[in-house]
Amino acid sequence: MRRRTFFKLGLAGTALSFMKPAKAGELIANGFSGKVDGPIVISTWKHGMAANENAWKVLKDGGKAIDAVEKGVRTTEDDLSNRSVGIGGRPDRDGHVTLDACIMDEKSRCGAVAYLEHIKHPISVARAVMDYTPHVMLVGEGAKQFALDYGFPKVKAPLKEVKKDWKEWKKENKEAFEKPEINHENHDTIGMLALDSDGNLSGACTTSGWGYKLPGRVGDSPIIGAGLFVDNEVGAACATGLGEAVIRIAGSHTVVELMRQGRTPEQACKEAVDRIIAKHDDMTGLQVGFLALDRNGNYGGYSTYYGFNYALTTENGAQLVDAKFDRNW
Ligand code: SD4
Repeated sequence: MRRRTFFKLGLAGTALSFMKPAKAGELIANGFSGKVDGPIVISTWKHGMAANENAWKVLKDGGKAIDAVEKGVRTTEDDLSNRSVGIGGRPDRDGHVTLDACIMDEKSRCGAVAYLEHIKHPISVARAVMDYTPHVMLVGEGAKQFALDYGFPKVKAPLKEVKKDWKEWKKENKEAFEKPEINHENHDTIGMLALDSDGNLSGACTTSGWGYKLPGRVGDSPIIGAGLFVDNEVGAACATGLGEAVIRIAGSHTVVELMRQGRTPEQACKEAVDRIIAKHDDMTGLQVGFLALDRNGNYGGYSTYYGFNYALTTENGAQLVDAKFDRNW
């Protein structure tokens, strides 16, 4: 599906999936951001709706944010029709599906995996790195071996239909073997942030990354401070889009630090987007979206280009929210 088509469908979906606003007046007044009391979970893109639903099952019973975000994004990893999260994701240039993920809790404990192959739930491996090792990040073969040792089953990838697409892409993109292009259709990473009823924040991020990337490429999603950052004293942020641009400004950390300095979540996301724009001479097709949630339940998002949306779930219901953006395509 082409990017524009996707965005159109995404917008149509917005109207349909709008159930009960968190606080009706507030959302309409603020347009794209707001504040809720009590637990809240937000996550990137439309697939965040299903992911939030599972995260909410944990939050609504007084469960911990860290368990909610892990459970939530596993939903997207489970969805084999998703081409940029989990084992159903697009492979790298050479046909390997390599997965990136990270997780962070209210105590600033964190875990990450990158370039992980043949494991269905990278987010849970990242959690195991956090819970059971003195390290923060494991990559490649080491990460896979760790996962197998901890009982995660080995699964096959790429899927048959993904392999077929890759073979076609290979035929049509011989030049990509010299210089890979940005895959404009690949924007489905899930980043999720949650605030639980104890007032604690956590976040998770998981992706198969840039479709047909160079072998060995790792994006922002498993990098604490880039794809995700949580500071329980302030707030949490996550990113989606072109990871290289996010890494250049330590994106999610930047958003949290801006909130520390008093910006609202939406203002902080916008300022991080402005910084990306200032540092790129060529913004063609460079989509990045940030999502932020502060410790008081204020939330917001902002993207470089039109089309970024996020799922919001509170005790008042669930909805898909269109983020503000800097420019149209
Ligand atoms: C990456 N940030 O690997 C990820 C891709 C993504 O929406 O978020 N797409 O660069």
